[in-house]
Amino acid sequence: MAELKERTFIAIKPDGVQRGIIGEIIKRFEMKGFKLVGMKMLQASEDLLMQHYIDLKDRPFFPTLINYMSSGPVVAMVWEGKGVVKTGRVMLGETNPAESKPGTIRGDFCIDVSKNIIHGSDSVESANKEISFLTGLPQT
Ligand code: DAT
Ligand code: MG
Repeated sequence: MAELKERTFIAIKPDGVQRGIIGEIIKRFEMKGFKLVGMKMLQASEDLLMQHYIDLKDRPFFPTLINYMSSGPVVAMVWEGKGVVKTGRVMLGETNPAESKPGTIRGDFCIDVSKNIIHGSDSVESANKEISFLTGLPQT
């Protein structure tokens, strides 16, 4: 039964919010059969974002990523259901929208890897860490 309670962290990035795609994204997860168990719109601080993306801190695009993610409010959500981490990633598409198939969120709504409108946890372990984003507090 524990697998039915699997949770993932999904965040609509600032351009997704600004472009008005929040409802469309929520609809896709709801129609798939997942359950929304937490949601918060927040302006993420640079500290919170640096912690969230700590694994990427040495990549050349890191400063641009932090700038972009703090350029406006994000919608942070927790979705629950069987296989939600993996299926959520499939629904998002590839990191680079150019490699994302039509029918995926990134495949349908964006063209640029540095503005790919949505975040989704890549493992149950990351999800458990990332869910603390909703509180606006850096992960421990
Ligand atoms: P994902 O968001 O698909 O899990 P990731 O964790 O590797 O991808 O990277 C986090 C974000 O960083 C990604 O959504 C967009 C940005 N990013 C990744 N690779 C990039 C690149 N080569 N150029 C610019 N931005 C990049
Ligand atoms: Mg990632």
